[in-house]
Amino acid sequence: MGPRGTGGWAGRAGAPAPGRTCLLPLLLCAALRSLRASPGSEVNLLDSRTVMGDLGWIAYPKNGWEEIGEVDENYAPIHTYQVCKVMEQNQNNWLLTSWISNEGASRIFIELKFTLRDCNSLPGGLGTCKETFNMYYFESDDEDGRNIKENQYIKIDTIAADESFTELDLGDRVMKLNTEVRDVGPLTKKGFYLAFQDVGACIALVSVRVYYKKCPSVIRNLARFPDTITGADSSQLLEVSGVCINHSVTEEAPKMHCSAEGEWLVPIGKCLCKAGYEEKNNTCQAPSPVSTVKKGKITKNSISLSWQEPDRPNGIILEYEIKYFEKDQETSYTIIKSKETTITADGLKPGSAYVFQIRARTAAGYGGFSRRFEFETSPVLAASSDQSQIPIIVVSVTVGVILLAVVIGFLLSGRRCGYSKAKQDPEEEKMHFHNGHIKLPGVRTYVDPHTYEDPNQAVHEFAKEIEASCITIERVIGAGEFGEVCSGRLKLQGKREFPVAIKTLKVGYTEKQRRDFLGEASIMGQFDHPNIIHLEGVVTKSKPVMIVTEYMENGSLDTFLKKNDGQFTVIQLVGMLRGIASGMKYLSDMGYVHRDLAARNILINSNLVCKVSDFGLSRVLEDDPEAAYTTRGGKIPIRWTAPEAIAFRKFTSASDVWSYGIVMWEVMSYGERPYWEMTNQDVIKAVEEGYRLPSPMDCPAALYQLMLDCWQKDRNSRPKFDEIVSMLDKLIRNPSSLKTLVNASSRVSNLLVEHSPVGSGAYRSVGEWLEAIKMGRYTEIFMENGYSSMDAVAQVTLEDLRRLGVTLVGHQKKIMNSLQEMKVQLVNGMVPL
Ligand code: ACK
Repeated sequence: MGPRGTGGWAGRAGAPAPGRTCLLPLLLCAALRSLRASPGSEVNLLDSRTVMGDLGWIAYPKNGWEEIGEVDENYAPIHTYQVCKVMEQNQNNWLLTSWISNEGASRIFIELKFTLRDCNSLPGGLGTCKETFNMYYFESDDEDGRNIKENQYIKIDTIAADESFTELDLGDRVMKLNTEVRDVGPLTKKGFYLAFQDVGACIALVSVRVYYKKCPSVIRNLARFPDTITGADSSQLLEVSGVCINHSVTEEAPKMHCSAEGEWLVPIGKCLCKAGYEEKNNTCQAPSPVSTVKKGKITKNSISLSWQEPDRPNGIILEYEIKYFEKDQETSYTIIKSKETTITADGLKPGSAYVFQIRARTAAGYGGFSRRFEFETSPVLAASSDQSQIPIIVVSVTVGVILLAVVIGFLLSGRRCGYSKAKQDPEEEKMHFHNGHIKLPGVRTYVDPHTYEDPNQAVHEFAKEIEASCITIERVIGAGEFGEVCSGRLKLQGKREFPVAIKTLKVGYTEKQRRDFLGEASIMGQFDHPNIIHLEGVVTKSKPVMIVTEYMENGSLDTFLKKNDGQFTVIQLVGMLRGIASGMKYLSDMGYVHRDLAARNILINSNLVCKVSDFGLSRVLEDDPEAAYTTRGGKIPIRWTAPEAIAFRKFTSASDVWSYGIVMWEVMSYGERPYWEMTNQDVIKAVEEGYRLPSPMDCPAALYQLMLDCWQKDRNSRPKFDEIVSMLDKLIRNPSSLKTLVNASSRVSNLLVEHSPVGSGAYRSVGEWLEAIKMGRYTEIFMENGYSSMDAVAQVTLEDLRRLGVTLVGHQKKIMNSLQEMKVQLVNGMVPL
């Protein structure tokens, strides 16, 4: 019990008295109440505020720490321990907790809330008064460890108060509550004890919360990731494999990384709903199989069938697959695909039994096959009579099918909000299904829409037609080459409404503009990858003509990074780069060369997933404001383009890799403009002469090396996209490999000196310097606090920055690194400060 005269907690000792309200200052009670809920990714092992009965802690010696029984206004106990032996020499008061199980966690966190008396405010010469206490732990597999000696405890830290309080504060009933968090790990036993050692301070330990962090179970990309306890090391990222949810299968092994902070980072891979299952709210539900199949016209060589849509289509049926084979000859079967609910299987043997099975396909894939239906062709008849039937049968079947198609088409377009069926060239359908033999799924390759004589046909081959009435435009978010870009919502039949981006074609377009505009959809529609912007469909049957894609909440990557300068961890940035590389690997595997890969053409969503976009047909020539005419007349985004593509238009996946290196540089420098304000001509010249961009600030050496590899003059020496993906995966799995940064002096040696903002000569003012490193927002604060010349600025320390209110670590680093760099340059005699 602290001496009353010194301003201890007089009048608050003793057992909790029923009916008493919280006797701690009001402010403290309110603060405690608001602190009861713990964040989702933290799991409490102990929270002294929620223990209803005795805590079972032991004080030694007995007259040291003492528990003061308090209850809050709901009569819940507040276990507060206090000690205040500031007048007595040689204090050594221990408070030992009971045994705490770590529940398998190997790193635990301890959050202490306490108040501490300011020694200066105590009367008399208080040479003995302390303003700190010590926290210890001792690991033990069971409760037997309780009797171990104090000197076997391992010290965690000395705890000091950010705010100590005085007599005055007590008078005002204001309690300055301190919160300190420490972590301990790796733990190797099943549990531990904590101990608090007082050596002569006036402390009230108001609460102790012990917890570990976990990445909570989530479903991402249709894979379930389990509750994962974070790693033992504070910088460790645990790679966790996801398990595909029911009715889904692995497309690329789903993985995520659980950070020490309990956040899921860098999702990789995904699962897809199985054939016939549709993705809805992170689950896959199946469309039912076709149940009713009826035979139509039967000849000696053909069988016509019709069927009804499945009872539960679970989405828009895009087509049916009809599998058939001669009875008992199942190994040799034929597949026909039809957008209608009728087909005629021809080329059959007369008088033979055939088995048919039908399944429907929605956007999510194929449903299950129907049961087997068996029908028999007609036996051979006399040649004359049979021959005479053919023209009649052909005419009637054709007319019937056409009529049925017209009626169905009419009903679909008029009544439903959904994709209308693309018209197929009958010849092509016949060719496509020639003999109907199963088409083995091979490596898909990109089809250039230019190879289509009629570009409209290409659009409808690869893009679904959407009814304009299904789209609600909400607001304009930007301007594209062909018209406005809007955000809005798409509501398709049988699906939940979801946000989309809508590119529109402005009125008064020429036929060429329309073709070029829709060309992008013809290209985008061929891709299906988590890091490629997904095409929902097109509106071509009404005006305005529109391209509808998935909505990316954070817009273009370059703008997003500029807006959030210095705010991401290296792992988050590498996660973005990994996504872009994975999308580019997919494109290069498909034989598609992007030609305009740049951060402005990457979109980023709310999960920080990056997707490659901008697939315009003549985009490189027309659309990109960065594209400039070369001497050969082509229009090329010079700063992003490989030398061989600029010089002789050799655009390949290897030139895309060069651009990818520039994107890496943009990302690591938070949207800095490559080569700053150098002219395009100077860029071409410098690159030809072997100069390369310097490393961005704080860039891990491994990443800068990868950039340099992408900028190899010999395009065959550049890494391939699959190698880039593997390399980034390796870095993500082993984050300590990202800790080695390119140091300031080696950065200087790589500088395109005249053009680097840091190397561009002496800054005329503090404002100019801060602007150059994009920290202009702090100019006023610097000036107001006496840092008005570059000489004064050169003396700034990290502590000064904190004092000035530069609290973001990224910003602190940026400023300190720039200063450091200027000093290095000064030493080298390069830049006079
Ligand atoms: O940086 P932003 O907000 O992101 O501004 C541009 C603008 O439209 C013109 O291209 C934004 N944008 C383009 N496509 C999408 C999309 N799918 N989702 C969200 N924003 C988009 C882009």
